[in-house]
Amino acid sequence: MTTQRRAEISGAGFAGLVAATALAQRGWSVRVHEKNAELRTEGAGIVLWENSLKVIEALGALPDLFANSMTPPFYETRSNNVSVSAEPIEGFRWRTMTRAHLYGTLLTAAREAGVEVVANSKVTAATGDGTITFDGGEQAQADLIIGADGVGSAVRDSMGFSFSRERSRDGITRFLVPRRKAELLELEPDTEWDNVIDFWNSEPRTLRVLYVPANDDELYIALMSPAADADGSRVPIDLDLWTSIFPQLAPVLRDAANTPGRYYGYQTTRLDRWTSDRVAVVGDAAHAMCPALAQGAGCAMVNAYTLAEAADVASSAELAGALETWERLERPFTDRCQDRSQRFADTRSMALGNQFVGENNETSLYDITDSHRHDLAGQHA
Ligand code: FAD
Ligand code: 5PR
Repeated sequence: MTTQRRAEISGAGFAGLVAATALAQRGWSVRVHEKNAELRTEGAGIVLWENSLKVIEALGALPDLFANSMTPPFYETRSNNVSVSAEPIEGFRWRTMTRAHLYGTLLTAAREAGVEVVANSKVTAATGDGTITFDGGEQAQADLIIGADGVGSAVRDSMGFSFSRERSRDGITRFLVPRRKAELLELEPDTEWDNVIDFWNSEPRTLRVLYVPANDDELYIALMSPAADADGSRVPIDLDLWTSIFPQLAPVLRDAANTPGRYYGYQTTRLDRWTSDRVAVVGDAAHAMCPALAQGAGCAMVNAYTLAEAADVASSAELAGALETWERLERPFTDRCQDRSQRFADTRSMALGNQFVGENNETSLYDITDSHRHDLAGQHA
């Protein structure tokens, strides 16, 4: 018998929970530390594509996820209220849901796998030999330390992984509101209100409402405006402004006006390295990206899963090398997704519609169950 290996993970977000579950299911003893007192997620709704659905499937949690999520019939795009495309998304699965539902699904899977999730446990540092340090000064030792602690990662910063940060001119405020399908149908009877509808407006100013049904009862809406537009990015939202541009959305905009929210500026971070010795960073800690392709959490979960697999198949002596190999093989796909997402955010060219074509689908089609997936590295770029 070999002794059980141990992982300490900073951050109980989507990346931390996936890495923890995948390791625990392979026999590791795993603790996840969450600095917040409550285990929950910020934000409203989320879109997941085939790449991350395969991860959730591999963890055995897909039935739970599908129990309260949906696949809208079309992904529609409108520019200045003219429909420019309605894409059926063929060839791969996609799913919309609330963030709370995704979070609950992953937390249940983690606990069922025997992961210990510790709330109110703030990590301050990690070192390459496998030492993790907590806010109170206590320390613990592990074979593997994962920094899944988001865009402000303490593990990343304490390890001295340097990075660049690019902020985009746009940002978004996200809400979860009741569907109000009957009221919306009354205002616009010809619209399929089960679709995702990306409403772009460019004249007289850039304002956008991304309309995403999350299940039968809940609607995720994201209101985008340039950070420089004080009224457009105000929270609570300027109801008169938004309803003047999007009158057909008045019933759900009224709810949004009564819901607390926060304006998030888009940003992209690029690190010089993701790993050193027994430490690896993953998710927003390693590769925060613009949400344009809706793949931030998708890449976080894919990389968390492949990190766990790579660590598990390596012996303790080989671990550092295995983590380096993991970064070398997996990172190019994430880098390209970040670049595309930033380009879309910078050009706002999603307003042109017809976006689910060619290289834009590379990330969604990335298949963690395909052992030959790296052979294609670079060919899509
Ligand atoms: P986080 O979700 O940030 O989790 C990190 C966790 O670590 C948090 O719980 C935090 O409290 C904890 N933590 C931080 N510091 C410490 C510490 N020192 N000690 C202990 N714990 C700590 N992605 C998609 O795939 N689809 C979408 O549709 C989508 N839409 C988006 C829309 C917007 C507007 C934005 C901003 C992002 C969107 N994303 C989307 C991206 C997605 O939200 C992130 O990429 C994802 O949440 C990253 O997960 P994570 O686990 O790496 O980090
Ligand atoms: N897609 C999704 C999303 O939430 C956002 C974007 C695209 C699902 C922003 O919230 O383009 O910014 C985007």
